[in-house]
Amino acid sequence: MSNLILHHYPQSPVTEKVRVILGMKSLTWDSVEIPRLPPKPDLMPLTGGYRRTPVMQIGANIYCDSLCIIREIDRRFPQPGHKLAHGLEWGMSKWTDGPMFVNAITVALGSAKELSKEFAADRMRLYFGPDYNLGDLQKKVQESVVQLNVQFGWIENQLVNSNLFLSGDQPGLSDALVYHLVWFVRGRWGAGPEMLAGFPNIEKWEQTIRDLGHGTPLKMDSKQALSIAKENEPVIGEAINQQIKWNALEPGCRVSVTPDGNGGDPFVSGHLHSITEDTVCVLRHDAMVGNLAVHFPVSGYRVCGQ
Ligand SMILES: N[C@@H](CCC(=O)N[C@@H](CS)C(=O)NCC(=O)O)C(=O)O
Repeated sequence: MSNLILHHYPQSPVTEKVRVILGMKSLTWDSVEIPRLPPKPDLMPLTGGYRRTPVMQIGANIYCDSLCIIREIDRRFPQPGHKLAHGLEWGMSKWTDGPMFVNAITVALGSAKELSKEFAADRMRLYFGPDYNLGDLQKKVQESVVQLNVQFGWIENQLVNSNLFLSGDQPGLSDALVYHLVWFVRGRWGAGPEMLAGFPNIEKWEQTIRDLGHGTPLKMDSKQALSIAKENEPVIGEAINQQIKWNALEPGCRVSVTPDGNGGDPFVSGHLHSITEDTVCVLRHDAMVGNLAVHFPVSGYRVCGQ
């Protein structure tokens, strides 16, 4: 057992982003497999309603969203002399996790031969909004293929000029941000390998990232993760709103947090503990597992007073 638990499922591309970071840092971690569709009965007590994948748990501290997770992993396990991400790499996620992700998901889901109705309906709503259907998506496949090809071209050219990794001679956040989409396109779109074969630098770099592995995952049962949350109290810093000038919420007030978008994501409610420049922390109590601190990124999330 380690003290870092990742709630995820193997097919999740966003989790692949985190798994390669765990590999870059050679970490040992506990792996709890969660369902691909709600309900997620052993995850909801921990997050209070956040249903996306992945979620990281350390005792009674719960980290939602891959970027919040990666930031915390880097904070807890820094490598001497090497920072995973410098300023603009966080901004790069707005491209890879935004338009590029949408292109990749359009191509993969829109050309999938067999998609269960339930899965397709859930993902359409989550990524494209309540009025979207599979037919709409299929019409966008060709256009997205072209867009994806252009973006792979940018990455290919970046790799010509960089030293082994996307931002230099050490692996970092930008590699994980791009790699998870290359992994997804290769594995989930029939013509993915053919498209990627047109980018030799990407293929060489992809192998280097793949070789870094995922660290050492140890299987954990979801019930054990719940017991761990119950046995622990949240470990949290100062109750503060560092952004009070721009966002007037007082620590202690009741808030709800949800991803900013039209995916119909549920709200997570609790008492605001802190807002730093990049993370918001909400305290909540669950009848089954007790007190929890749930962390979200500030960017891309709506925090509202209740
Ligand atoms: N912004 C989130 C996005 C997470 C996300 O959309 N993950 C997908 C899986 S790859 C998901 O949640 N799908 C629905 C589900 O697992 O219930 C993050 O970076 O973690």
